[in-house]
Amino acid sequence: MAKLFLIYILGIGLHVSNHKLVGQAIDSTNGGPADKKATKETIALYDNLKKLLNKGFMFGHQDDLAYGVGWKYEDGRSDIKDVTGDYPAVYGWELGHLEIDKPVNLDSVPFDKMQQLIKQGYGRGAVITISWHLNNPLTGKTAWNPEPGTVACILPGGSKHDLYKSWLDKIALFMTGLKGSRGEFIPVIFRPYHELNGGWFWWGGKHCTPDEFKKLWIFTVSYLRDQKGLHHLLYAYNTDRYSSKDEYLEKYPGDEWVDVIGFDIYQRNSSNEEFIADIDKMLSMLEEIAREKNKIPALTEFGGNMADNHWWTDTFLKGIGKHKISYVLGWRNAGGKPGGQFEGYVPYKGHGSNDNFIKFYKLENTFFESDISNQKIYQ
Ligand code: BMA
Repeated sequence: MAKLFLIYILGIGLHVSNHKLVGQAIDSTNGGPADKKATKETIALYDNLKKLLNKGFMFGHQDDLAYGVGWKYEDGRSDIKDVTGDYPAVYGWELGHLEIDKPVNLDSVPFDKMQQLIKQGYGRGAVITISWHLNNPLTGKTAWNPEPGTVACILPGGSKHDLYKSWLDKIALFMTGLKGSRGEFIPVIFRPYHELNGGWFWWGGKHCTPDEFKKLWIFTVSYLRDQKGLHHLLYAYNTDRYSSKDEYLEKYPGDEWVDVIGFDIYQRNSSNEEFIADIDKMLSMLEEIAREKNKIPALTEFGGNMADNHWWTDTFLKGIGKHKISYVLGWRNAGGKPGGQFEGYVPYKGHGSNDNFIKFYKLENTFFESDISNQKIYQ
């Protein structure tokens, strides 16, 4: 018992030993995850995400348990819970700056706190997804520094390849620190290199060739999976807005390297009607691709029109309503920022759209944490 306890304690810290992890070769229906040695909880998650597609979609929120509008790190608090009494079904987290050994991520969330909050959400039966706005490894600047040649330089043989591997080692260490109460690894939908068709990140748009991007993706997955022995990750390939299936698939690395396919969309200046039409069109294409490739479709990030108090049912739902989609992830409620801007994408205490959001919450096909806990998606 004492020995088991010690192993558990060693396992929950951020600085767990980085030994190779042994996966369990269990096959599953639908082809199963891209990782053929995925742990049984990861396979269960994958299968259940597919099954749930027929019933509705899960609602997710970035950084939900860390902070919201007007508060930070209050135990058990969540803007979604403040409004609905229930937590989101999907929790998004972000690892940017882990690669440069900062104790907090680029949005000031401490990594050790993040691990605890991930365990909390998973412990209640919810889904975890993690993005990574990693700095530019060539220039040392941010993810938004699209220096030509960056992707090429981190590929095998490139001048920054070893540096990139050392960054992946840190990602692997963080991931191995994620364990549930029985010592099992917490399955994570890992979503690196998102918005890959946009021009703002160093890995995006024309800053690398499709071939370079595919090589980067394949190297990253095989390094984490085969070298580091991580078998509790599902991988999400994700673009920004897109206008054709060809555009969506231009940098797709192949079915054996991807589990979830998604895109990010922000309404910004478009009208509600335009947004409904856009999201409807993109989801139709995504669904087709998901069907052809046997993948899980998701709206991996979104931001709507928070000034419209009926947006949730009258716009968002109209755009996604008839589609089969696994989950939608509202981006972070950062609230007021030092520069005076406000950032928030889901309702919070006192917000004008709360009544409408509660209507949305009560619909049969919108899943929040209590719905998902009942489904026991890790079994
Ligand atoms: C952006 C904004 C930024 C944030 C970044 C990474 O969309 O929310 O404030 O730093 O994502 O999370």
